[in-house]
Amino acid sequence: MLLVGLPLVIVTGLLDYAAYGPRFGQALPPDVGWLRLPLFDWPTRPAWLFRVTQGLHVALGIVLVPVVLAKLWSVIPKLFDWPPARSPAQLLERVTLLLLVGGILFQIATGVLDIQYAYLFGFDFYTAHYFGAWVFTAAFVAHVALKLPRLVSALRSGPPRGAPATDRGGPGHGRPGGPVADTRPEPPDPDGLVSARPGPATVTRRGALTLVGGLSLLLAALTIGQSIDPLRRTALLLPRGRGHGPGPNGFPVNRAAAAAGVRDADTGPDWRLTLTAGGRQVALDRAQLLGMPQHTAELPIACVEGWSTSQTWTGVRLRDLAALAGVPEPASALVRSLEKAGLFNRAVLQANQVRDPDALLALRVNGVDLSLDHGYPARVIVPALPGVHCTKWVHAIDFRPGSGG
Ligand SMILES: Nc1nc2c(c(=O)[nH]1)N[C@H]1C(S)=C(S)[C@@H](COP(=O)(O)O)O[C@H]1N2
Ligand SMILES: [Mo]
Repeated sequence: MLLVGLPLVIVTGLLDYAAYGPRFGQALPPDVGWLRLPLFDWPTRPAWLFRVTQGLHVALGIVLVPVVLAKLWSVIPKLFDWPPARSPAQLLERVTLLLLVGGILFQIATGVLDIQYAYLFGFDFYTAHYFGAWVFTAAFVAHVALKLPRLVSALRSGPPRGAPATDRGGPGHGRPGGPVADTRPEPPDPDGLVSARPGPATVTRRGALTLVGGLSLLLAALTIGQSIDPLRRTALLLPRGRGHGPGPNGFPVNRAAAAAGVRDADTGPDWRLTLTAGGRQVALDRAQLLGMPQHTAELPIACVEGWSTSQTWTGVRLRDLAALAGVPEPASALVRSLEKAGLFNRAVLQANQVRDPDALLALRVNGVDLSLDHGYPARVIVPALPGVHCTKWVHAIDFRPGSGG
């Protein structure tokens, strides 16, 4: 499970980073030195792409926690082996184990705290989680490479030899003492993982596997609602991903207007959307925007911190606004919010994210005006765009022409 699951967590995590648009310096951390990922334009199709990558990363990361802990528990005697190394090769292996075990525990701890918005640590989450991921990934690759021969032979040899019949549900049930007393340690193995002086069994192998699998299923059941609208209230592990009351605007809010310091006065009749392109400048009020051709699309908001939801948005196409500003085919666009401080008060969109026919400056959602908390008077919503770049309370968009002019 870990051999399949952890690479999925790693790859989806790196994709989440790529989706932030590192070449605009807006991925977090912005500067990663020589650990830069290959740069590519994050696609806008399929529209649910980011919903799936971030959802898998967070959900799988949570569901694998019991498996990781069980795995560590099963090798505990080896973790504290003494003397620590008998040969240079073994020393090297143990260093990779230290990075592997330390790495996974660090990634789990920082990830789980982040999705709870519990920043108890004194460092930047994004930086720590990004570099921690590389430490863990390097150690994971080394560990799999070192253990591959053992892994293949163990998988080939079938169930552990010498395991009592009770463990496989055979005859032996009903013997005095029951299946736990009948559970025997495995015979000594070449890696010395089996204890030399094992204590009596406290649980059968089947019981241990059921416990781990059951815990994983329980975590899955308490997590899945963060991404599935009708199950939202079951997402007990992700308080921020749960619904926010009834009504057409009753879906999760990442940052409420009050928290962002956006006041009613800023969003009232004096609000204007300012479009700029080169020297040109166009200002529009909300009535003028509502007078332009309106487009409706069902699109997800997917927050990298775990939750996602799909809603029906109505507004003006970004490409129509770009044309109005005089740059029908912009190379990028800088969107700015009324929000003054905060990491997410601005976002740069790629060319494809402006030109997509469903890329909107939304004015309404589910048939009614946006609520203030969801970005009234206007917000960005673009297919497959990370939630963090769906800027709320937009007040200015600067369209940058391509190199071609
Ligand atoms: N101005 C501004 N826009 C913002 C944010 C913010 O903090 N400030 N948060 C972003 C994040 S991280 C997410 S996931 C989405 C959530 O949108 P919602 O609150 O309407 O659900 O808004 C995005 N837009
Ligand atoms: Mo988010």
